[in-house]
Amino acid sequence: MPTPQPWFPDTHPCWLPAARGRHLAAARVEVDGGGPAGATVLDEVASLRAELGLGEPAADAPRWLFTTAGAPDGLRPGGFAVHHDGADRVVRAPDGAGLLHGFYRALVVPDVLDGTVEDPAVDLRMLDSWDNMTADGVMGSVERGYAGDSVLFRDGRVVEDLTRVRGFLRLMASVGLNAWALNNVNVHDAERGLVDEHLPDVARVADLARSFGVRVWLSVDFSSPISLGGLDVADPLDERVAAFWRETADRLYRAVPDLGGFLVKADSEGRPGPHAYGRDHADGANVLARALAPHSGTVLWRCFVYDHRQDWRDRSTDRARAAHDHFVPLDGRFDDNVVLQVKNGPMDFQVREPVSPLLGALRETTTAVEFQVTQEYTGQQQHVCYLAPQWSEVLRFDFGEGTSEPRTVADCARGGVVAVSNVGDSWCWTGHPLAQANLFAFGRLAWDPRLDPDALLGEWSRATFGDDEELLAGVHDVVAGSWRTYEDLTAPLGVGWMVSPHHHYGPDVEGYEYTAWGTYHFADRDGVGVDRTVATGTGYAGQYPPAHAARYEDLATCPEELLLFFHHVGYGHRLSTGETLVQRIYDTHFAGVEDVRRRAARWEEVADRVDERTAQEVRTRLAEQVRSAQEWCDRITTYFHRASGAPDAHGRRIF
Ligand code: GCV
Repeated sequence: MPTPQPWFPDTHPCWLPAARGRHLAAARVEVDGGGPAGATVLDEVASLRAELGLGEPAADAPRWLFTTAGAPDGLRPGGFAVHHDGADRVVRAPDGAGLLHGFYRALVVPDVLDGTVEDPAVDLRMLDSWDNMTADGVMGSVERGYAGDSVLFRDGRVVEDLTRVRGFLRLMASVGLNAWALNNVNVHDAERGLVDEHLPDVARVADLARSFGVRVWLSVDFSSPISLGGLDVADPLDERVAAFWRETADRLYRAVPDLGGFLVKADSEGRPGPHAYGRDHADGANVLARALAPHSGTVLWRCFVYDHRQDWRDRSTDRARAAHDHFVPLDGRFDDNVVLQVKNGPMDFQVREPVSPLLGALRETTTAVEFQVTQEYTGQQQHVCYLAPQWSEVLRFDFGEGTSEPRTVADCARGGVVAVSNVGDSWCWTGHPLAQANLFAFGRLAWDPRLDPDALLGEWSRATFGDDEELLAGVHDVVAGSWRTYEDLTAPLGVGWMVSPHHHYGPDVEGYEYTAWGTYHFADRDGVGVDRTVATGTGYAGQYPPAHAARYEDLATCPEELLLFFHHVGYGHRLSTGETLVQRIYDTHFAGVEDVRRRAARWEEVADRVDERTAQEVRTRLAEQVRSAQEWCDRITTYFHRASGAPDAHGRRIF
C-alpha cells in the first residue's frame, strides 16, 4: 500500500493544492509499470485522499489508468499521452517519469483533453541549486538565494528528514523537470566531500529523486585531485589525475547508478581550472568526461569564463566577448558526453542583455542554455518580476535569421535547458509567493519552448489560486509585464550594472564603473553606453551571424532595448519615438514608479480573496518594491540629469 504523504502543513502548496485533485482522488487509480516514479502516482493519490478526507473510491467511480503499455511510438522519455474512454482516462507513457508527468498535468489542468500528447522538446530539463552545506553570514546557505536556506543541506550535511526535499522534487516533477544539481557550482571545502564521505547521503537523495523521475548531478571542484586525492596537481593531462577522476566516478556510480554526471565551473571567478596547467577547457572537460563515459554520465561544463580581474582603464577588453572568444576555437574538441552550459546572455543574468552569441556558434559541440530563476539581478524576490517572457524571447531567438536554416536557441540548445533555482526553505518555497510563477514557467518552457509566457501565467495562477476570475484578473495585473517594469527602472536601453556591488540589490550607478569586473556603462557628460561595434568598438557585434551582426552594428537598426549595450550614444540622440535618449531615461523611470504603485494598489483590490498569509507577504513585498522603485528612479534620473544638464521636458522632481 502506498504511504500517504501529508504535505507540509506549514508550507504553501504552490500550484498543487489538493483541492485541485478531487477528480483524481475520487477516481479508481491504477498504475501499471513505471518503477519508482510510477509508484509515486499512487503515493500522490493516497496523499490527495488523505488531505481531502476521502476514502477508497466507489466501485463504479471513473477509472484513471496510468500505464507504460502501448505508449505511442516516438514519445520521448518523460512524455505521455492522454486518452478518454467515456468517463475513464488512460495515460500512456514510455516510462515512470512520463506517468508522473501525466498525473501532474491532470492535477494542474483537471480537464486535460482527449488526445493530448505531451512530448518534452529536450532530454535535459534541469535546476541547478546553488546550495552550500554550510551557511555564511551574508547569503545563508544558498548563494544568491532569496527564499531562506537550503532545503537539502544544514550544518555541513544533508538533512536527515527529506520531507522538504521531497516537496521540492514534487514541484520539479510537476512541471516536467528531470535533473537536479544538488550543490553550488562554487564548490567549497565541505561540498567536496559529496563525492566521498557524504556519498551515502547523496545516494539517499538520488533514491528519492528517482521516484520523481529526477536524476541528480554533483558540482565538482576541478582541484579535487589535490584536495581529495592527495596529488600535487590537477593537470587534466596527468595520468594520475585521470585515474583520480576514474576512481571517483566508479565510486559514485556504485552508489548512484543513474547519476547524471558532473557540473563544473572552472577557470571562472577564481575557481580552479585547466588554465593553471597551460591546458584549455577541452582538456579540462574531457578528462572528466572520460571518467564518466563508462557509466553513461555527462559533464556539464560552464562557459561563464571571463577576466574578473580586469583593469577598468583597459578599453580593449570586453567581458561580453569572453565566452565566445574562449570556446569557439575549441569547437569540435570536446568528447561526446560533454555539454557546454552557456548563460543566456554574454554578461551575467542582467534584466536585459542580448542573447549570447556562443549559443549559436558551436556547431560541433552539444550546448545547453542556462537561465537564472533566482532573481539575483531582478529584484531578489522582493520585487515581482515575471521572467518567463525574457526566457521565451531567448529561446525563440533565431540565429538563422536571414538564411534558409532557422536555428533558434531552443534548436541549438540540444544539450538541455537549465536554470538556477529560486527555491529555499521559506514558507512559500520562493520567498515571494508570486515568484512561484517563475519556477512553474521555467519548467514548462524547458518542456516546450514554444509555450506562451502569458498563457503560462494564466495556467499557474489558476492552479495556484483556483477559479475565482476576479482574483485571477488581479494576479495577472500584478504579475504580467513586471519584467519590463524592472527593466524600465534599472537598465535603460540595455545598459546594465548600475546596481549595488556584491549583493546586487538597489541602485548604485557607478558602483561597478571602476571595478575589476568588466561591467561598465561609460556614462560621461555627453552620453552613455558601450561601443561594441566592429567598426569603432570592441567588435562584440561581430560575434553574431551576419544578419544580427549588421542589425546590432548600426545605430539606426539596433533594437532600442539594446541600444546602449552596443553603442555609446549622446544624450541628445533622438529615438524612434521622437524624444531624446536622456528624456527616455527620465520617462521610463517615472513611469516605472507609477507602474509599481499601480501593481501594489491592484493587489489590495484582490488581497482579501487569498489566504491571509499570502495576502500579507505579497503586500509587504510590494511596499518594498514601491520604495525601491522610487529609489531607482531618484538615483538614475538625478545621475543623468547631473551628467547631461538636460532638463526634464515635463518638469518633474529630480534631485
Ligand atoms: C555561483 C554571478 C553570481 C555568482 C555566481 C556566478 C556564476 O557572478 O554573482 O554568485 O556564482 O554568477 O554563475 O557562477
